[in-house]
Amino acid sequence: MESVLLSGAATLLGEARRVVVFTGAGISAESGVPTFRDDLTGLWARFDAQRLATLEAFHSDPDLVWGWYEWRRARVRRARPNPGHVATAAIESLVPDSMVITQNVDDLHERAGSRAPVHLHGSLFAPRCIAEAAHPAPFPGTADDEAADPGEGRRLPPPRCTRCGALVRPGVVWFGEALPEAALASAVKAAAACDVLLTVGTAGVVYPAAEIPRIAADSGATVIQVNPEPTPLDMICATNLRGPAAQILPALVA
Ligand code: BV8
Repeated sequence: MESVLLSGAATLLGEARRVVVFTGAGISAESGVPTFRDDLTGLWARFDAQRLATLEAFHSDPDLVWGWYEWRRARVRRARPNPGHVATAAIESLVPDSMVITQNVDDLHERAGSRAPVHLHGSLFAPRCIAEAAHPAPFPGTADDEAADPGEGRRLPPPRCTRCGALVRPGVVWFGEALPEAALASAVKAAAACDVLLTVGTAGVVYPAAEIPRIAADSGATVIQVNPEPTPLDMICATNLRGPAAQILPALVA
């Protein structure tokens, strides 16, 4: 990593009054949580996303889809936030008017100390009743129980809602489903008003979340990318810091 790029980015960050940190699966990669599209470890490489991350898939094979999410949830519970998550929380405390917007469904930002990250795609830890989006359906007994981990690719029947008996589904946003309105609205508002947007660990291909860095750039913000690989976001970034988040983000707040 060229130190001149890094120090330039750190200066920009230090002078910013309003900062958005926009994260994707890559920020959790060094915590051992598989990303979606990286060749060797990507979840999609071993599982067909369209087969599993859709309402249709859940209706056609609830045990397979629920098992996949429970396997992922158990992996996240065993993971630890990495220095990238910790540095993100440090940015929030350094810049009072800052916001973390994440596409991730893990809770590693929260566990690293981020106050209230905006989850555009929901959370592995917010199961809800399939019958009504409105009522959460915490299911007794398996929330923190290792036994919930069926093992990779294994089936597990979803529990039933304790209120109405319908199936419980993962509290994530599936392909073809709308993002939570309030979360998307606050993310768009923050992106349009920030001075600097850090986009960290995202391939920038899933919409409408991928619009967020573009909204910031179109509104005159400086967009800085942290990613070991080039992405379609490169062209809107003032700086592309090529490297892992757990190494680069701490250097930005040092
Ligand atoms: C919707 C939750 C409409 C579930 C997820 C064409 C144009 C526009 C839209 C579409 C289109 N075709 C289809 C669509 C719609 C679709 C979409 O965008 N599809 C894509 C594939 C083209 N979008 C939707 O369906 C959305 N809904 O449009 O609804 C609507 C409107 C109104 C009413 C009804 C309907 C919903 C999308 C949300 C899907 N759910 N997650 C789950 O988790 O199982 S998306 C999933 O992808 C995750 O949330 C993930 O975060 C997200 C984005 O992926 P990334 O985070 O970028 O992760 P990825 O693995 O791809 O990349 C990792 C990056 O990290 C890489 O660049 C890598 O280099 C880097 N990296 C690796 N290691 C490190 C690192 N970086 C830093 N440090 C490291 N160490």
